[in-house]
Amino acid sequence: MIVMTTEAKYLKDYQTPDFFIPETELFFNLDDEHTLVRSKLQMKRNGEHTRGLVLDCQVKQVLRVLINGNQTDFNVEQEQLKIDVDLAEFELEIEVTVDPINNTALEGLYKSAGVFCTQCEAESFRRITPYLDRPDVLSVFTVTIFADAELYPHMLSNGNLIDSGLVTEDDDSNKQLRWVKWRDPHPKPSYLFALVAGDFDLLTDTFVTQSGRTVDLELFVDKGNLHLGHHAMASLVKSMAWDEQRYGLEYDLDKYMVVAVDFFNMGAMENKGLNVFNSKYVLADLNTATDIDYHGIEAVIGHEYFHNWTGNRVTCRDWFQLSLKEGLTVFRDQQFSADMGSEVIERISHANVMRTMQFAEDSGPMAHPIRPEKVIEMNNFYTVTVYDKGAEVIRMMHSLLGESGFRAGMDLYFKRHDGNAVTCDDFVSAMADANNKDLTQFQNWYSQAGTPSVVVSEKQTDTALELTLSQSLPTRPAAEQNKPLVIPVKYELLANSDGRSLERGTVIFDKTEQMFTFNCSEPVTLVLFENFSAPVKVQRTLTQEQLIHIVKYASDAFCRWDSMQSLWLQQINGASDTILDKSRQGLIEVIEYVLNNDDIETSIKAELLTIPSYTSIAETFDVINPSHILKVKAEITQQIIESLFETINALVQNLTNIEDGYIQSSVAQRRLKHILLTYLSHSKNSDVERLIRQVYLDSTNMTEKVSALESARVYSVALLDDLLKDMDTQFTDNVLVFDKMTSAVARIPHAEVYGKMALWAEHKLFSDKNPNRVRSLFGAFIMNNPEQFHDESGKGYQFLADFLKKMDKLNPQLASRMISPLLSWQRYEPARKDLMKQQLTQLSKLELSKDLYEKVSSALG
Ligand code: 0A1
Ligand code: ZN
Repeated sequence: MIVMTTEAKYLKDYQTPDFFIPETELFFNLDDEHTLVRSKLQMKRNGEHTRGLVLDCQVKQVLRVLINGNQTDFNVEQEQLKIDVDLAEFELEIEVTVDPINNTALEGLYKSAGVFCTQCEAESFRRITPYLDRPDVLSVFTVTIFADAELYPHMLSNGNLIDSGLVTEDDDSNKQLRWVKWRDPHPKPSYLFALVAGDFDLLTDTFVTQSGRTVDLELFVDKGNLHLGHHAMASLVKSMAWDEQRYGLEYDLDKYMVVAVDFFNMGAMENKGLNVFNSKYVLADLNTATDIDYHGIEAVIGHEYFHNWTGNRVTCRDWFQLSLKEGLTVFRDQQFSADMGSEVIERISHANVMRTMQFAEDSGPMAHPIRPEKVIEMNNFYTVTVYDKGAEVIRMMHSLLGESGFRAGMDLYFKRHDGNAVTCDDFVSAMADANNKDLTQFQNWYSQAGTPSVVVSEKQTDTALELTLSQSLPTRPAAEQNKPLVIPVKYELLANSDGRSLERGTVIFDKTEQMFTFNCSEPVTLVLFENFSAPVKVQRTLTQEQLIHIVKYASDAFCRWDSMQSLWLQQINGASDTILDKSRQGLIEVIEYVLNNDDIETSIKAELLTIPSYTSIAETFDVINPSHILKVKAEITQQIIESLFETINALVQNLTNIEDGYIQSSVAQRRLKHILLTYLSHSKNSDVERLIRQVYLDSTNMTEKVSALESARVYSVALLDDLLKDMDTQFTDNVLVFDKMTSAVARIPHAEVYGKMALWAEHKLFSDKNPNRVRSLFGAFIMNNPEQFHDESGKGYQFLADFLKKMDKLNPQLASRMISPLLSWQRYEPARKDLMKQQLTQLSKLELSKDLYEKVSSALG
C-alpha cells in the first residue's frame, strides 16, 4: 500500500535546495504500461553540508541507481528516494518505469486518445523520474525519445530538435523505432518540462521578432482538425506582437510549439517552447465554436505565451509564490484581451469572477492570501485567489504607479531577475525601486486572506461632499491582527441637476478609517470604485434614484453596469419586507430606458440588461437561502417580461442577419440578442417558442445556436429536447459541440434533470475519464443549476458527494475542483447547512486523495 503524506508544508520553513542539477539528460522508451525512463543528472552539492541526497519520487518502480557509473543502494519510502552520498559533484543515473496508459489522474506522463503527453506543474515531474522537483532547481534539459515510428510520427520536447535517427528493435518483432533528441538551452525547473508523442496534423506559420529573428510557429492538432487551428495561430501571432509592443519582450527560441490534446485537467500549460493545450482552447470554426470560445482561445493562447517571460524566464522560488507568475500573467492577458476587444466588457467579466467565485472562496474554509502560507496539496492552490485576486493586486499596483511607472518596474524586474527563481517580495521591490516609492504597506495584500469590506458614508454640505470610508477584513481565529490595506478608489462626481461630470480622480485609502473632502457647490452623486478599482465589497446605501442617476450619467461604463446590478439586488435583498410596487416599477422603467436608448453602445447595452446570476446574488447575502433568491428573481423577471414583452420582442426581430465571424460589432449584436431572448424565454407566449426555433434554424454560427438552446432550456424541456435531437445528428462525433449540449441538459431547472443527465452520460461521446466531458455535464449541474443542486431535499448535495467518491479514484485533481459548492456550507440557512455538512461528513470517513482530504478536512475543521 502506498503511504500518502497529508502533512502540510509551510512558507516559513523554506530552505534552499541541498543540491543543484546544472544538466539533466532524459531517455524515454515510450510504452503504454511500461515506459522506461532513464535520467542522467549532473549533481552539485549546494554548500558545505554533508547531508545525503533525497529526491522526490512517485514512479511505479525504481529499477537501478548509479553514481558515477557504479550501481548504488537506495531506499524509497514516503514518496522519497534516498541515496547515501557525500561527494560534492557526481553523475547520477536512475532507471525507472511508469505506467502512462493507466494514468487517469492526467498528472506526470499519461497516454490518452492515442497520445503520450505530460503535465508536470506543480509537483508531477516526480511521477516521471525521481528529481529535486522544486521550482528553484534550474537545469538544462536534453531529452531523447524512442517510440514506434508509425504510431508516433511526432515526438516533441522542449527547445530545439538537435538529432534524430532510426533503430530496429532487437527483439523478434523487427519493429522500427525512431528516436529524436531535443535540447532546451534555457535552464528551467522540472515543472516546465514537457513531452508529447502522437500522430497530428501540423499548422505552421512564422513570426519575425522586433530584432529580426524568424520564429517557427507550429500548432499540432488531431488528424483532420487543421482547419480548426487558424484562430489559435492568429492569436499567437497577435500575442507575440503585443508583448513586444507593450512590454518590449521578445521570444527567445527558434521554435514555438502548441499541442492541442483532448484530455487535460486545466486550460493549458506554459512548458518552455512546447505549450500543451486543452483542445477546447485551440479548436474553433464558425460552425462549432461560440464567440465565448473564440475569446477564450485568444485569452489562453495569450496567457501561456506571456508566461514565457513572467513564469519561465523569471520563475517562482517556491510554490507559495505561485501568484508571482500567475497573478502577473493573468493581469497581462487581461490587458491583452482589453486591447484586442473592449476594456469595459473585460472588466465586467473579471469583476463577476471576483464577486462570485473569488469572494466565495475568500469567505470559505479554503480562504488563503494570494501568497498562501500553508499547503497540503499544491494542486489545490491553482485558485481564483492566486490567479484572479493576484491579478487585481497587480492591477492596483498599476493604478498606483501609472502605465509608465509600472513598465519601469517590469523592466527592472527582468533586469534583476532574468534566469532566476524569485519571490513576490522581489517583484514588489522592483516596482518600488523603479518608482522610488515605498510599497511596504501595499504588501499586506499578499499576506492577508479574505475580502476587505469598505463601508461608505457621505455627507453633503453647501460647499463640499465629505466622504468617510472604513475598511475591515473578516477575522479568522488564527489570523493575527489584520493591518489596513492600500486601496485605490477611483471616483467621479456627477451633478444631480443634469448629470454633468464635475470631477474624476483617484484617492488612496490606506487607513482603517479615513475622510475625504470634495469641494462642490451643488448637490452631487458620487460614483465610487470606477472600473472596479479594488477587489473589495462595498457597503453603501444608495437610493434607487441615485443608482438610476449613475446608470444614466456616469462616465465609467463599468459603474453604470454595476449600478444596474445593484438595482436588481435592491429588489431581491429587500424582498422579505414587502417591496413597494413603485420601486419595482423603477427598475422596470430603467430597463425600458436602456432598451430604447440608441446612444448606448450595443455591447454595453447587453451588459446593462443582463439579469444578475444566481451566484452573484447569493454572494451578497450573509445567510444564503436559495429558494428565496430564486423565487424573487423569477418574480421580478416575470414582471419585467409582462411589462416589456412588446419592446423586447421588437428589438429581437431587428437583430437578424448579423454578420457571421468573430468581429466585435457582430459579437456585441449576438450578445444583445441572446440577453433579449433570455428575457423572452421566461414568457409562456407560444410566439416565443416559434422565435427560439427560428433563431436556431436560421443561425449559421454556433453562438446563436447555443443561445437558442439556452432559451429553450428555460422555455420548456420539450423544446430543448427537440433542438438537442437535431444538434446531435448535425454534429455527430464533435466532442466540443457535445459539451455544449450536455451543459444545457445539466442546467434543466426541474427534477427530470437527473434522468436526462444519466441518459447523456450513456452517450457514446461521454467518458468519465475526460475532464471536459465531466465538467460540461456534471460541472454545469453543480455550479449552474441552483434550482436542482440546492433543492431543499438535499438530493443535489447527495448527487455531488456520490459523484466525488467515484471521481476521486479516477482523477483527484478534477474531483477536488468540483467540491467547491459544498465547502461554503456554513453560509447557508440551517436546513441546507445541515444537509451539506452531512455529505461532507460522509466523505470524510472515506479514504480520500490528498486533494480532497485537504478540502474536506478544512471544511469540517
Ligand atoms: N500554469 C498553467 C496552469 C496549470 C496548472 C496546473 C496544471 O496541472 C496541475 C496544469 C496547468 C497556467 O497558468 O496556464
Ligand atoms: Zn498561468
